[in-house]
Amino acid sequence: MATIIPLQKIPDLSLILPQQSEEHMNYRLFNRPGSGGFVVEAALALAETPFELQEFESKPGTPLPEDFRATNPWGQVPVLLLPDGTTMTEAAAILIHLAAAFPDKGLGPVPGTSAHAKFLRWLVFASVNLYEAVLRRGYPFRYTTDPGGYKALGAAANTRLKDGLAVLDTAVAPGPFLLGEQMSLADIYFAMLFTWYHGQIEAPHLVAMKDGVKAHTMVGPIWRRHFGDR
Ligand SMILES: N[C@@H](CCC(=O)N[C@@H](CS)C(=O)NCC(=O)O)C(=O)O
Repeated sequence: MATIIPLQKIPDLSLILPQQSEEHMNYRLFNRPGSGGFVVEAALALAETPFELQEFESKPGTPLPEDFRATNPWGQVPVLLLPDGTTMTEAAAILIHLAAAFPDKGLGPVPGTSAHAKFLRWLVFASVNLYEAVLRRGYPFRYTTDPGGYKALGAAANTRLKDGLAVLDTAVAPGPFLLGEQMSLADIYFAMLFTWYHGQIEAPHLVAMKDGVKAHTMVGPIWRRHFGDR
């Protein structure tokens, strides 16, 4: 369903990066393999909607091309352009939007219900605490002006990520997914953050949840394209 256009093959990004007001037929997702757009790609696939996928092929921990800031002034992926040209950033916000935009696809609970409150709580918790810790670990030079502090800052960020995952593990219990038997977009997001953790952790509910995400017939192949066997 996705049309993949590798961005590094295009010398001048301004030739293909659309203006904010431009109208699009399909969703258009900007990402880098192994990055946060994985979960948006999975969500679009589950929504069974056509989309274009434009991928940067740079390494995690390195900034994206400067001219990409014309699309996202914060310079990060994922970016999702909606069919009417609206720009969305922030993976958790994109997931909440897609779940609401495709209510018949079972991507998340019905807004206003207690299940939806739980879905929102833990998506935002993961975004502000876990994803942000991954960034502190990967880009420590943005968080201290002391180059001698990068290693310690990265180590503390990894510990913070571990602590956040432990809290998330209790939220997912008894599982197998956050909301029980039915997988939602939140689980795919948590599985991605969990796989980004480096080190030992006792998190049996997250392990079971991640196994469920990887075993999903539609999400599994997308997972393997981004993360291999991890
Ligand atoms: N707050 C953003 C964070 C997105 C983010 O950190 N993306 C990383 C890739 S996983 C990125 O674009 N890194 C390049 C950079 O920060 O310069 C979100 O939740 O979507």
